Amino acid sequence: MKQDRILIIGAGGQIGAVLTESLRTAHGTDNVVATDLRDPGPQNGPTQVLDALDMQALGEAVQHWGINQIYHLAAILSATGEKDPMRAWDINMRSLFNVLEVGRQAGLAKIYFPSSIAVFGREAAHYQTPQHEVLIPETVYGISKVAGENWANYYFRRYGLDVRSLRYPGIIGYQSMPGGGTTDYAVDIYHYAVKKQHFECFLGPETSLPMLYMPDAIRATLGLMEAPADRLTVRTSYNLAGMSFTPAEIAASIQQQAPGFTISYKPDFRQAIADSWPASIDDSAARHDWGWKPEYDLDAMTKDMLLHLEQQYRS
Ligand code: NAD
Ligand code: AKB
Repeated sequence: MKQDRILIIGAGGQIGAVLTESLRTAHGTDNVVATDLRDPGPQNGPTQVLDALDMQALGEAVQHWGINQIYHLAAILSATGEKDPMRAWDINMRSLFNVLEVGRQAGLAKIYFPSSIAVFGREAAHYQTPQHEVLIPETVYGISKVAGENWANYYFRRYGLDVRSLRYPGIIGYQSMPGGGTTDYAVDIYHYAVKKQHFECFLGPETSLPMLYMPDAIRATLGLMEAPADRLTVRTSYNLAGMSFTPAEIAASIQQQAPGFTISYKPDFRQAIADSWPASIDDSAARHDWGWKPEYDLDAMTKDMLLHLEQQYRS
């Protein structure tokens, strides 16, 4: 069987940094090329500075490295996107088109493109939001993900390009910092707790959002990408769920293990974005089609986050 050769775009980001390591473990260090706009610095495996908006450079990289799969993670996230909507639309859409076109022209075996719970808006069911639901997002980020999902589906149906996608909830991990999302508070809060600092939350105490711990997010991504193509019934993007909690609930979970931790609330423009998103997600299609099942709940995640961050801040 031919060895997979993988190109990751956005490898220096919150998810990319962790996914690169996992893909290198699964496929071999030299078979995973980590690319980003920013120089990723010294790494175990091959790297390249690459702008996903440059289609020619992307095509050349695919040829040069003998690539047969792309994981396209580069995007402008929800909160940053609202500061300059046209820029966010341009980056998110043009980079995706480049990946899809290069993928089609080069005959790539598989492409991964993450979507988000940001595809949903207030018209969608707020609790246990179903897989096939009305999609009227209120952020440019969400609009770009809805459009991206439909283009992924189009390239699959029209050209047979095997594009796969997950609607990630907010992703929480200790290995990397998030970059401009509405769910970022749920990473920041652990850093404040470990540094024994007071945390001021930019969302109100009762704002429930779907979230997922990084090891589960990575397992889901690899699980989807390894699933037999004929098992997949969703070619836009699969709903994915792990846990749901409010800022008050994550603070209480931290306080169980770090009793002195304090929090206050000062909602900003991100509150309106969070209010437009679901509180929980129905991911039964992912569970049925390719056996998805999360492992971490809130308290298990808190224990693991605090443990690893304490080690990081000590060293
Ligand atoms: P991030 O912002 O941390 O990382 C994105 C990376 O893309 C950055 O390293 C950035 O330098 C790079 N990038 C930006 N423009 C680029 C370009 N033109 N060419 C090459 N690289 C470029 O994002 P993340 O949190 O790691 O998210 C990765 C993907 O997952 C995104 O598509 C995002 O929409 C999706 N997602 C993330 C979350 C989450 O909670 N982190 C949730 C839902 C969906
Ligand atoms: C964001 O908050 O923008 C992301 C996401 C849920 O897509 N974390």
